[in-house]
Amino acid sequence: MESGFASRIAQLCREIEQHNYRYYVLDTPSIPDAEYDKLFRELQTLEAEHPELLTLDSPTQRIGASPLKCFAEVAHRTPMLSLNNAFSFDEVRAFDARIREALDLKTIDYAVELKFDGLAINLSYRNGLFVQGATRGDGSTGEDVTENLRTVRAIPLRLHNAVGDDLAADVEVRGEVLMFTRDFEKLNQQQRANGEKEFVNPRNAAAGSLRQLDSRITATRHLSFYAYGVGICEGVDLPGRHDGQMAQLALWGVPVAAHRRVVNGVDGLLNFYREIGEQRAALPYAIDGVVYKVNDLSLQQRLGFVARAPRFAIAHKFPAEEAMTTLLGIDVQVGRTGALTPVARLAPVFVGGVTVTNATLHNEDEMRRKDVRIGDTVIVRRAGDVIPEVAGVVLARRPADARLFLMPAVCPVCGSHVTREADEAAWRCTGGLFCPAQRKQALLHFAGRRAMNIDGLGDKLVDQLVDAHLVSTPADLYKLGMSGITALPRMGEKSALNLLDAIDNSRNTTLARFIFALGIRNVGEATAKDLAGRFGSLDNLLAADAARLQQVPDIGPVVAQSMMDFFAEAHNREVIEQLRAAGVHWDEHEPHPDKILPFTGKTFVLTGTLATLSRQQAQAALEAMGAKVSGSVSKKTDYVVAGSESGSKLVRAHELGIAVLNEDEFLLLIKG
Ligand code: 9MJ
Repeated sequence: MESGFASRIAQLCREIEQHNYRYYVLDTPSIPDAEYDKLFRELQTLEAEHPELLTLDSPTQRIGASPLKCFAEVAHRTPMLSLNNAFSFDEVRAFDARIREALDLKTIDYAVELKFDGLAINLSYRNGLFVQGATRGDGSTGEDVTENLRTVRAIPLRLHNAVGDDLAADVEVRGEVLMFTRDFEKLNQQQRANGEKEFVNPRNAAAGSLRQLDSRITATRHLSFYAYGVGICEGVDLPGRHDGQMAQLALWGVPVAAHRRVVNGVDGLLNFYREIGEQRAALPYAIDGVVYKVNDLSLQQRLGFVARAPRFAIAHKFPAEEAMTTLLGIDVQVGRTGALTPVARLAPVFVGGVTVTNATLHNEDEMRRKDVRIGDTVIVRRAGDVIPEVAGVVLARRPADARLFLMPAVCPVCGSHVTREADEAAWRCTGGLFCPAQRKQALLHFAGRRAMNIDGLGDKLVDQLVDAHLVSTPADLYKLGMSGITALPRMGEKSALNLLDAIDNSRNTTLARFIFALGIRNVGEATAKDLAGRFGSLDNLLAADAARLQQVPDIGPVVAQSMMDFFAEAHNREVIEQLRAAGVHWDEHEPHPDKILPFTGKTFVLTGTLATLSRQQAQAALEAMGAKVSGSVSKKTDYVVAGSESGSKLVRAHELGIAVLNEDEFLLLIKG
């Protein structure tokens, strides 16, 4: 009977991996998701009942394994090379000339392919089985990220020959791990929804996902992979040309991108460059250029290497992501602190992988510096940065009727007058919370996850509440009732109840969150915590003068003045009193003495799970002793406290040589 289970398990593994290949590599799914799930569940059940039959290459092993403490080092058996770059046609011509001269040939055949903007990795297969995956690292030593790579559905767990048998060979496949644009956008949507930091581009997202110590996180990230080379290859003969090798990899089940061919001479190279340049924006993943490689491997060997790059290959890079379009008009947006930002309205243009219709002009000085006028043809840049900007003007295309734009003398939203301080780039609306734009932004900030954490109060709802005159200050939120909310368009009873619940829950908060939520200029989360710790109660804080405020470490004259201005405003004091009257409360404590505490000036980072303390308790203990607790490890970090399942922060700490404390050491430190 046992062998019946074994053969069913083997059959399921094969079948599921074939579906994975069709879905993740060929992009042509062959069965409905529900049927795939059924096969997958059957395999999971059989493996659970017969754990002795579980194999390393089972598709069930693609969901991640227990977290690692750190990545092991892997010495590459042959160096992983990088590529030299060419940025112009002339540099490509020089490359071709060098090669022709070195080989004494009239013309060269080149294999041309895409330059993926991801992370180079090496995959080791022994007798067809995927046994190890490593990052490029410095080219001779990388990190062992096998468990993470196992979760990448496009990476085959087994290589098979033409008749479907395991490949009896020792092969290293080299290529690039990347994230498709659509997966990157989905990931960032999730990060936004969870209040987590967004990734600036697919490359960073892929890097962050691949360098997770917990491969179960990598498994949720939808990474992909394309091969572009072979390292060690023993036990099987490979074709003697690069294009033949790539075709061979594809036959073994390794994903190789379709955009590749063999061309002759420099004209072939430049045509491929132009062609891919035109297709670039429509590709489902980011590329930063194309790669040219001498196709014949014996010629490659004759050419050899310079430093860590092959002489036989070059990457021809595309310029940063920029596009030209027409500037149709300029709007002025008003931010939470009243800053007026000129925003370009553009004829829609595809740049950096998305269609852009708005781009920031930053401020009046920037606009003047670039001499931007309405009607101009402008260059829009969306490189790495997520906010598109107007990078410059194509003066040669300026129409005769191009118009200068003048910043408004009054706030475009509320009509209050605007001012500009001598040392500031921004004009600001003086309307404060009278200005609906500032009011909306202030409410959003107040409700934010790190402030009062009112779940579900997003920008659409804030717009509706303010426009319907139901809410104008944060205190009004606590006066809302069912009838008011359900009268809003598209607002059901259930959503209204959820909102009221979330508002109700937010009443119970901390002094630090409350201070931060007020949205005082220059008072961020860390400052709010410092203030809460130092003053202990809101009344102590309200009573403080500028000199007293500046006794708090890290608070200088600018922050102190912002606070004095805020609290001097009768309206602000009134809102604070209304919030307290509405039942917003927190635990007050004795103010910390001004004397220097044991950890004053020290910055800690907490990572992983502590067995005896929650993250909040550990943080509170540290802050009570004067320490600052930061979310990320940098050169300024003094100590990293690492519990179990610590991830990238621990790695970073080791990289930077920062002192790492385990839980026992940490407890000694705070108790001692
Ligand atoms: C990328 N990044 O797409 C190579 N690469 O070849 C391609 N990188 C490479 N080839 C030898 N397509 C070293 C690196």
